[in-house]
Amino acid sequence: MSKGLPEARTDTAMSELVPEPRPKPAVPMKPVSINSNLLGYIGIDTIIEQMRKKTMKTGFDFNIMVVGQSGLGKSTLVNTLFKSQVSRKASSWNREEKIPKTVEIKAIGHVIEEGGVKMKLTVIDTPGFGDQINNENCWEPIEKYINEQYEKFLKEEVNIARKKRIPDTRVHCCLYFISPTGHSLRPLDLEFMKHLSKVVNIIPVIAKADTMTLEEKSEFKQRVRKELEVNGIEFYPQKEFDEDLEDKTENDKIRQESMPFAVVGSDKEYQVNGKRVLGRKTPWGIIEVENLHHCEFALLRDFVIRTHLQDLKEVTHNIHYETYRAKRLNDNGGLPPNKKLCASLKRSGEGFILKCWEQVSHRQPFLSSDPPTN
Ligand SMILES: Nc1nc2c(ncn2[C@@H]2O[C@H](COP(=O)(O)OP(=O)(O)OP(=O)(O)O)[C@@H](O)[C@H]2O)c(=O)[nH]1
Ligand SMILES: [Mg+2]
Repeated sequence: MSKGLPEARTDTAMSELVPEPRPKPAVPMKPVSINSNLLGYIGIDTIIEQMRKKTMKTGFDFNIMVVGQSGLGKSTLVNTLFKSQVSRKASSWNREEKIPKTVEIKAIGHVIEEGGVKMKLTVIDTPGFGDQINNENCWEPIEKYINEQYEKFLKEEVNIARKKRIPDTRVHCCLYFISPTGHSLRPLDLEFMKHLSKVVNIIPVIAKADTMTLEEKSEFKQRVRKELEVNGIEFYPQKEFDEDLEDKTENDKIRQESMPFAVVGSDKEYQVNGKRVLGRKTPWGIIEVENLHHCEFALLRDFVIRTHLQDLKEVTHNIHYETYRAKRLNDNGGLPPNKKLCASLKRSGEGFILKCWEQVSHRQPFLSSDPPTN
């Protein structure tokens, strides 16, 4: 060591000569959080404003489907949704006309604008089932429709010149109507939900809740929850997709108390205390559809639109659609569909499975022209 050199200088010189191997950290390095106050304002938080501006410009699609046995009030509820505070618009048919029996799957859409944000809300009305002599596989047309929307999206996605924004017709949420029998679920309900819950977010609702007393309603809700659990039917919000403790606490409350929402539908307006309200007129008074003391329609609407809309879209894209896509790729010799992998991908953005598949298959063209049959 030469005299007169400051100690620090000497150390540097030594280390240049004999590079010391760095000891490996015993645990993987965690990302270090740097308080931006130390560096001055960077502006990371403006991402929220940037995203808001983009969403305002482009708007977004949201698609709800109503499914259930004939005569349970599905079409009426579609009308209620559009006439209630969701869109404040008149629905497609005249209020004097009786709602006709639905005979084909029909999508009804409105663009709703609030605070500068545009939402294209589409409600898909389906014909009732269960009134045939043979109801075997009666979920098939519904499942086919749902898969067709995934297929449309997939085809757009893999186009070489794909659109910057793919129109989204995928069903984000399916309201399954349960008859207000007060007894148990019918085998047909269980079978239907078992099938559909694998391809779409199911939200069970008790139809025509005005036909039950408060005690009957509360008992029936409990019974339905129990039966769904015993039969292993996963409705939305699915336990396995809770992100964190906050999510779990909030969703547990919904799963254990609110589900299935007991709703009443109507497209008729009445004057109550000087205000026009949607309701059903009975000899003992008017049942107000949007009054929380009368039924849970407003709860359901707020759950679907105010608190869980984004999550419904994410679960649709990252779980149901990914499962469909992986299956399609697998049909062509790629990766096997893996629900757990999809779950872990829930919020990790798209494209991962496609990349894996490309590696496995050495970038063969992968989309055959025929969608899966089931
Ligand atoms: N009490 C009561 N009746 C209802 C309710 N919702 C609808 N209804 C009535 O039930 C009948 C059937 O309603 P729809 O909306 O046509 O039923 P749907 O489920 O669409 O029937 P399909 O098209 O045959 O599948 C109509 O007379 C409605 O007025 C409700 O919440 N309570
Ligand atoms: Mg109908």
